[in-house]
This record gives sequence, structure tokens and C-alpha cells, in this order.
Amino acid sequence: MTDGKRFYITTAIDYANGPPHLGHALEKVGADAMARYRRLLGQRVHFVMGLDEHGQKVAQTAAQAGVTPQEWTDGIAARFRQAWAELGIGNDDFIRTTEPRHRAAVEEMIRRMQAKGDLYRATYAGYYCVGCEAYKTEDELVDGRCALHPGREIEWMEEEDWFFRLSAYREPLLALIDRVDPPFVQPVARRNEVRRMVEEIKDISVSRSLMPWGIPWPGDPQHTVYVWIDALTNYLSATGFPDPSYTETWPASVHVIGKDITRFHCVYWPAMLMSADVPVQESVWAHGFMTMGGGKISKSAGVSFTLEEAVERHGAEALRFYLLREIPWDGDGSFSFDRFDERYNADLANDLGNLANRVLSMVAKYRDAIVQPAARVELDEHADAAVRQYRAAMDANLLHEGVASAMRLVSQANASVSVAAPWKLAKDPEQAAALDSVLASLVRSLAVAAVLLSPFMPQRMAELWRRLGTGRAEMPLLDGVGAIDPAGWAVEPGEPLFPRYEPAKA
Ligand code: ME8
Repeated sequence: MTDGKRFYITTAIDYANGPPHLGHALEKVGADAMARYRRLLGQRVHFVMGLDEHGQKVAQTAAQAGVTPQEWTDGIAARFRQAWAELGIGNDDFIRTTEPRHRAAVEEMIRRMQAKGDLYRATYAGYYCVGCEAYKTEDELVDGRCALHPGREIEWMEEEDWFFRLSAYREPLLALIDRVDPPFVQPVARRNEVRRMVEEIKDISVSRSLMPWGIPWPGDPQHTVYVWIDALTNYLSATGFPDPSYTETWPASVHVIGKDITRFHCVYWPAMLMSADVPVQESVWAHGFMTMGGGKISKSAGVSFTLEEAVERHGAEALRFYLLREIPWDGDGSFSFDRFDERYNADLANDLGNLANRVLSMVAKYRDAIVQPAARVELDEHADAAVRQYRAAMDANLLHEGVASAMRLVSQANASVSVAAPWKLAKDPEQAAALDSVLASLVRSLAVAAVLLSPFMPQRMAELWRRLGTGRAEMPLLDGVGAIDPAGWAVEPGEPLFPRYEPAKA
């Protein structure tokens, strides 16, 4: 990321063949937390999400529903937008691959790749998995089916297509993948896998004949553009490409995607960009997979609950918190309602919620709700250390460690309440200054925690910030957190921030 340039962050654009599920949600809230963290650093952020609407899988689903593909995707797009709004995702744009601005960008990419001499006609004969929307080789099949979509029949395809001379980019791709600073493939643990993909690189078919639901191939309308070539270009269309102003946003700082689609983002996409003489994205962050009961969460796996149900359990903000605290952002994890309930009560209702409640009530009771000027105590040092640990974790995109460092501060604050016993200090007039210090350090720790947790729970933390009575509507940037001084704040105790969850008795 260069100074002055926007921090441009994107997520994968989900297939429009079904409504959003919890696996999609994990990716979107993670990317949203990354975007919000960058804003906390004072960077100019541009955050784009969207929907992958073309291709055989979507066309088949629409046909089964008895509607046109466009009618189908219009309905699905509305559901996706609504789900992301309910989860408090602060994206700046939402791009649909059926939009004219996207088609113009795809056509320009094809034109440039063609001008480079990288596109040629040849016959493709091989397997195609509609679930992956990808070509498969014989040795990728398990019992004659796609390993990721065993419920689907694999298709045999034989047709004359347009091919992309991907193999010509082997050396520059290897150099890109081996780059140390900044690493292109992140987390770095995924680098070798991608390197092997590049070592075995072959030219790929990039058009489909007889597949009407897609962007017509420029100059050869019998063909449509292969859906992955179409979809990947969304990152560029959202910047206004080919209008020259696209360089105000492009290259992307990071594409946030799942580990199942690294081949497309770390091999095909940079090669397409090189071919089109467009700068390559700066990095790819490939998060892991969330499972439920050991199984994959996706439409094809037949999930047993909806995203709405997960949101309803304890609210959208608690779901964001749970997903990003529980599932390492650089690896895999599992979702369970039992664990969600446990985390909600332990971390949010007890640790954070009770802390806020107790501290605000004590300031109200002992100091007429006004925080007094006071000397720093040990808890203030813990708060400063938490900010440093948080920053190191978040700079490395380790969101789960970022949340954990904020929650450690919350535990330290709770421990300091038990040790200092403000209710005893309040009885002794000689301890007035000590009581002021304890209360001020607790309020300050809450303020620091509110800022650190704001990328994870933006609305609840804004509410906590308001109740701290800071006198300023906006939270400070991360750099200003160390200087937070709560003297003079007029706190407002109120309803619990996170009411305790009591499961209905059977
Ligand atoms: O792959 N856990 O769409 P998609 C974590 N349209 N992440 C998950 C997940 C899970 N259980 N299930 C899915 C596509 N994802 C293409 C992308 S981008 C130009 C085109 C993630 O709907 C998945 O890894 O199958 C991907 O990043 C995103 O959700 C969309 O998956």
C-alpha cells in the first residue's frame, strides 16, 4: 500500500445460485473488520463486495425455479444486500456481474489480452464441474466425481473454445509468488500450495459455446466468456476500468477470499492482468473454511440452519464477534450454537457487559457520574500494552488475536475491580484519590476496549462509547487511543449492553 492511495479491499463475489450462508458471512464480516481497522488507522478505504451472477450453475438454478436467470439473480441480489446490511457490513460498493459497467470492463480485458496475442482457438475436451464452474482433470476426480461436489454428475465437454496462453506467464507468476515483502499469497503458509499450481500451469479454455447466460465473447458472439474470467474482472470493473481514473483505486491492496479459490486469484487473475498490462493486485488473503458438525457449510452440503437463524440467536453484532473470535482468520474452525451461547454469555454478557455495567454504576454512585482527574495505575499500563498487541495482530490480519488482546484487557479490568474493591475505598475518605484512580483507569480501559472492538461490533461499541460520556461523537483513531484521558466525562449507566442469554427450559 502506497501512501495517499486508497486501501482497496474486496471479498469474493458469491454465486447467485442460492441465498447467503454462514460461510459467506464469515468472509464478509472478516473483510469488514479488516476495512474498519484500516479506517481506524486513518487510511482512505474502498471496500467492495458483489455477486457472481453468470454461468451454468446459476442458469440451472433459475431454470429449476421456472424463472429467467435475470429474474432469479435480481431476487437473490436483494437478499444478499439485505443480509450484509443486517450484519452491519460497511461496503462502499456492491458490484453485480450483470451490470453494464462490469460488461464493459470484461470486454476491454478480452480486447487487451487478444491484442497481446494471448488468446487462441483450440479444442477443449475434458471434464467440467458445474459446482466449481471449473475444468477438472481425470486425476482430480474421486470415484468419477468432483471431490468438492460429490453430489453432482461431472460433465464431459468437447468443444472449440478460446484459450488463454496462461503457460506464458509461468516465470513472472513464480517471481510474484516468491516475493517476500510484501508477500503476494497470504497467509504465507499457503504459498507452497500455490507455487505447485504454477509449476504445473497449462493454458486454459476461457470461453464456452452453447452457454447463453454470460457475457458474449467480443467479436465472436457464439461464445460466452468463461464465468471465472468474467467474475474475477469484477475487482477491476468496480474501479471504473477502463476509464483512466481507475488507477485512483487500483491496484487492490488485498483480495479476501476462501482457500478453495486460490488458483483463480493467485494464478489466473494476476496472469490476466499481466497480459492486459494492468498492474497486479498487491496481495491475496485466503481465509480458511468454517464447518459445522465436521461438515462443509454450503448450499450443496445442505445446511441445516439459515444465516437468519444465526443472526437471531444473539443479534448481528454478537454473531460478528463470535465468528471472528472463534474461527482463526488464517485457518479453519467450526460453528456450533452451544459454543456461540457459551461465548456470548462468558465474553459479552459477563466479561464486557458486566464490566461496563459495574463501572458506569460505580462512577454514578460514588462520583455523581463524573470521572475525576486521577493518577495512572497499573491497569493503564495494561491498556497501553493491549493496544500494542492488538496493533501487531491486526497489522498481520490475525483478527482472532486482535479480538483476544482487547478481551484480555477486559479481563484485566475485571480483575482490578476485584482487587481494588472500590466499594471499600468509597467508605474511607482518605482513599478518595485511590478511588478516583481506580474508576478513571476502568473507564479508560472501557474506552480503549470500545475502540479496539469497534471493527468487530461497530454499533454496540459506538453505544458503549456514547455511554462513557466522552463528549465527542466519534471515537479517536488508533494512534490517539494512548492519549485518552477520561477526566470530566459524564457517564450514563443504562440497560445491559449484552443481556444474558437464558435458554428456554425444555
Ligand atoms: O467461489 N467457510 O462463490 P461461492 C468459509 N463465485 N468460507 C466459505 C465457506 C465456508 N464454509 N463457503 C464458502 C465462489 N466460502 C465464486 C467466487 S470471486 C471472483 C468468485 C467462501 O459462493 C468461499 O471460499 O462458492 C468464497 O471465498 C466465497 O465464500 C464465495 O463462495
